Amino acid sequence: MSKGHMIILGGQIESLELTMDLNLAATGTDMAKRVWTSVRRSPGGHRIATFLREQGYDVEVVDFWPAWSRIQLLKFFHQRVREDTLCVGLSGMFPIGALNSTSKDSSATDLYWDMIQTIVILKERYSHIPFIGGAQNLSAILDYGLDYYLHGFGENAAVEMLKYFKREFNTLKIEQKIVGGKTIKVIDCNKNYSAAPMADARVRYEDRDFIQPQEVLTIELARGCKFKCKFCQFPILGVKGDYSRSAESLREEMLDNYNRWGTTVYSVSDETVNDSPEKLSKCADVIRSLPFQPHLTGYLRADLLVNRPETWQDIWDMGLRSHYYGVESLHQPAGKIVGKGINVDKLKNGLIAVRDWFENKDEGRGQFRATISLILGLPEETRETFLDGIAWLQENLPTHSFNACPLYMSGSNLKENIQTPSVFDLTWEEEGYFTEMDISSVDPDSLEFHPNTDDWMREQLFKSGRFKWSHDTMNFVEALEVFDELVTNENSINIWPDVFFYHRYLTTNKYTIEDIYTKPFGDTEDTIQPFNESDLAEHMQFIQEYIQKKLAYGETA
Ligand code: B12
Ligand code: SF4
Repeated sequence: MSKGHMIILGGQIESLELTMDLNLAATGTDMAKRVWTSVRRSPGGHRIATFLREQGYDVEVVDFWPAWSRIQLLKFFHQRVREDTLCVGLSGMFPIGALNSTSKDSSATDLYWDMIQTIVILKERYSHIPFIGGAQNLSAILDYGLDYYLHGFGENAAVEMLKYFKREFNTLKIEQKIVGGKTIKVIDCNKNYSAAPMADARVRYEDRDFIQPQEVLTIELARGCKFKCKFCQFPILGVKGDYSRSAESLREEMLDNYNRWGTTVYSVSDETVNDSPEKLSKCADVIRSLPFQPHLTGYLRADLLVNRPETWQDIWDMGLRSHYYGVESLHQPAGKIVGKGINVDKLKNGLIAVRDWFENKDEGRGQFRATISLILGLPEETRETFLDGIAWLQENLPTHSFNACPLYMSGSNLKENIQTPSVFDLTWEEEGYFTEMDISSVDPDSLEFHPNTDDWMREQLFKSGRFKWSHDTMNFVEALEVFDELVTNENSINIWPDVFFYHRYLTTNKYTIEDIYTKPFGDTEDTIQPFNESDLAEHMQFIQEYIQKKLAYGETA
């Protein structure tokens, strides 16, 4: 007998964002305008469900919910809602407002309104059940009309919330907030119900999740980051001591997932996987003891990697062979301003040494991929310094993939709307790094963007709420102009998949992880075809099969 029942809707929307994929505009396919439901499972939804089950509740996760038709969802709710259903949860990760973009085709806007309307309909039909949203940042769930909004790591708050619904003694602190003109009920999980660190951050999937062996699942090795880069908006920074999870919990999760579903590929959700050599060594010990070799993707700080070659063996052994480096800039003064001031020559030589070490087949290694991301427009950066940096990367690390995005920051008008402002957001005015540009002085006819990207660039400039910054060496318009040049240049085409998007190639069994390590993009047998319309159709088929199994399960259960 459970303490009560809950349904959690999870699902992320994906697209080929210019910011995430430099080759998009160059290839100029219709895919650039598409948005779709990701085949990735909901990391927050499954984590909360696992935790609540451990407290005695019966919680079922519905993955890929935006791809369910309304009839399918209503059928599911009809099957599953019970007398003891305490609430419906909605797990968010990224704001969905971006779907309402003029640079996407009309199906994006349709999907946006469909998602909002589906929640309205479910809420009407089940008006006696409260709907709660949870996400790291409120902006990911604000567009939905929900009864309660939880932000931050939510395990402990969720337990209090369920006790509150059961009218049991609880410590729930509900704040009324006015956001975007409406008053909402907010629970600040990080402030009032801290769930970091979380020694047992294990996710337990259930039979009714129908996990397939080839799926890329998310795994947490720690919560919080030791550093405090100035532009970073993550709420748990500057942590001291050991914030990693316990070895036993990690071992159980990986072993269980392998034995039950055959899982071997993971994406690590840590802010910085290599922040501590002790954590790496602990994880490597666990993983060396497993009866299989997992493959992990994660964010690593390149400067730490370069400065600590003694950690490389652990990183290799734990299967962390796909690295995402937020290098931000290869111009020393710019890197220094955001807290990444490693000597640039040392960094460049180090990145080459790391690649050579991981790719060394003679010494028994050879599986390695890396993606480098840069920010365009940091103070001190000029058009020339930025393009020099890109040219160096392309010439010296040709088997890495790259992405860049113009510097996005919050202006004084937006500051009060961010729950977790970065140091930059809070101090740029006082420190005098930036001034605000008067955008009305920009003549739209004077702008010459590439036809493939014109919509997108103008949207950033004139329609989005982006702060139009300016500093001594660049302004927002100039950053967009350089960005436009870059993304429409044939030389910017990424030859290898971005390390955080393996699910696009693996989930429908089109490719294997070995293919990812060995095959560049192309259109022949020994290459990987860039994600296209027919892949998208197969992804939707994968989701439909899941939905059918979910509904059939309800009929037999
Ligand atoms: C991994 C990751 C990515 C990956 C995701 C895909 C992948 N392949 O894994 C990639 C690289 C694609 C990515 C991209 C971006 N990301 Co990102 N990313 C993350 C990261 C590091 C981990 C997410 C994760 O899996 N967490 C693990 C799970 C367990 O945590 P969780 O989902 O947050 O769940 C907890 C709570 O949210 C809450 N909760 C969640 N669901 C529910 C449900 C209920 C009912 C309840 C009660 C609670 C609850 O409790 C959970 C357990 O504690 C987070 C930061 C972080 N550490 O969370 C940023 C983060 C999600 N990303 C962020 C951003 C800004 C971006 C980009 C816009 C960056 C950029 N400039 O390009 C893009 C956007 C892409 C897009 N599609 O729009 C922001 C989102 C802020 C926001 N919502 O506005 C975050 C929060 C980091 C930050 N604070 O700056 N990202
Ligand atoms: S940018 Fe990365 S390393 Fe820097 S504070 Fe944020 S999470 Fe930590």
